[in-house]
Amino acid sequence: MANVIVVGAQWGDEGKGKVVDIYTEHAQEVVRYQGGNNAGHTLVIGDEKTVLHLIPSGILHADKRCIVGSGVVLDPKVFLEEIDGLRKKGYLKDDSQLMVDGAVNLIMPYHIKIDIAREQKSGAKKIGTTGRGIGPTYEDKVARRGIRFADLLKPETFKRKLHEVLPEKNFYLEQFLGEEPLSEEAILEEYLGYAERLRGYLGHGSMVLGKAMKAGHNVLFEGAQGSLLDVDHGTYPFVTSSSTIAGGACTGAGVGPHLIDEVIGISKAYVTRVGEGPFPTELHDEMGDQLRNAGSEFGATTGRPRRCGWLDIVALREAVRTNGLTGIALTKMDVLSDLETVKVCTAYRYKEELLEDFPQDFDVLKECTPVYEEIPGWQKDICSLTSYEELPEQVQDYVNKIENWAGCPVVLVSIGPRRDQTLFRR
Ligand code: 2SA
Ligand code: MG
Repeated sequence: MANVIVVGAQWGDEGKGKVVDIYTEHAQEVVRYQGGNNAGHTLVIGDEKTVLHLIPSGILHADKRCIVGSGVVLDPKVFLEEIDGLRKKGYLKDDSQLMVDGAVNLIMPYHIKIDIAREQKSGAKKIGTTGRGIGPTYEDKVARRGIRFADLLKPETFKRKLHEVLPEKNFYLEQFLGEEPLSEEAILEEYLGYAERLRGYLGHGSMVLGKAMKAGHNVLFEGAQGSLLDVDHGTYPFVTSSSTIAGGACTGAGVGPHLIDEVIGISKAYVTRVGEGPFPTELHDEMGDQLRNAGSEFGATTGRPRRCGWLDIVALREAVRTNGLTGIALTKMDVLSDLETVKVCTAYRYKEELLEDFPQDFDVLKECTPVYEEIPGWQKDICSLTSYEELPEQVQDYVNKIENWAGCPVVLVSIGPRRDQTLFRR
């Protein structure tokens, strides 16, 4: 195993935290390269559960170096809280284990305020964001008025940049959103207060990774959210504001694509989505409730109940292509264990047409209805099995069908949150 990107192959919450943790074993560096604290990666080690929003999952292993790449947006308050939480649990004993790229854009109080106020005001058109200021921060980054991690550590630069940008933000908050303006002094005091604690984490992520890879280290790139939430290739406008597909790892970490050896896409054995936007296989009946309850489908970041539906092969094929997946990790198979029959969507019906490819046109997608294949259920508890071969025949058939339909090998099947509840196929 060499340099691996792990991405969500659906709309997020596929169980990336656990799979990243498994692949971390072979890596010396673990990198987050996009998103921010809109992510929630749950890791269960022994009986202890840790949810990480911003810091790479590798932090739970003392011998792994963790890098927050330039493609990430960082809320310094949340970052410091996460550090404190980790230290309390006995992790991150050595600060040099964690590095933040100087080019990381900061989530500022006005970004959060704008995100929340816009959502409140947009009624039926709302995106269902996590309210963490993610979108407005990326807007400013691309508009070249962002304030970066390295700026925060130079008080004069930080002051100057804030002074330049805040009047425009306050104008927007007051005039367009009817919100109270923010005080420059209060932001300065708050953020410069964080600066001293953050200084030790500053680094040049791309440089460090380049040297590490040259020296033969293996790097794990930890994706957040999912491919269908990608700002270019997802279900726009119901997407997040970053490049969630595998290509985002190269831009967001600053490494060349030829250095990547494997791209693993995580897919649940069914589908969930939080927030608004099209979801062809969504179940609005008791079956949906059953999946939500059996799979504990509530957001790790916001606690929101997730929308649930059957596995969508049309959407999965889209993820196989946009990411160039070399393997699929199929998670939460155990959640389906009680069912008499399991359904899988293998095509969409749109008016008189049968579509096998995921439509790019939002107006088409929202009119698509799923065409299902029914698979016999197994109705056996599979949580404590220890090898893939022990899985009931029906599960193995289901897995074989998925990989044939998706056109990508399934490399592992996860049967519970714990690390040892993972059945490998190769
Ligand atoms: P945002 O806040 O601007 O990124 O929201 C835009 C859309 O992206 C969706 N989104 C997510 N969907 C699933 N999981 C996410 N992370 C958390 C988690 C979710 C939570 O990992 O558990 O706890 O609620 C995530 N982050 C963003 C979001 O729902 C919008 O549809
Ligand atoms: Mg999550």
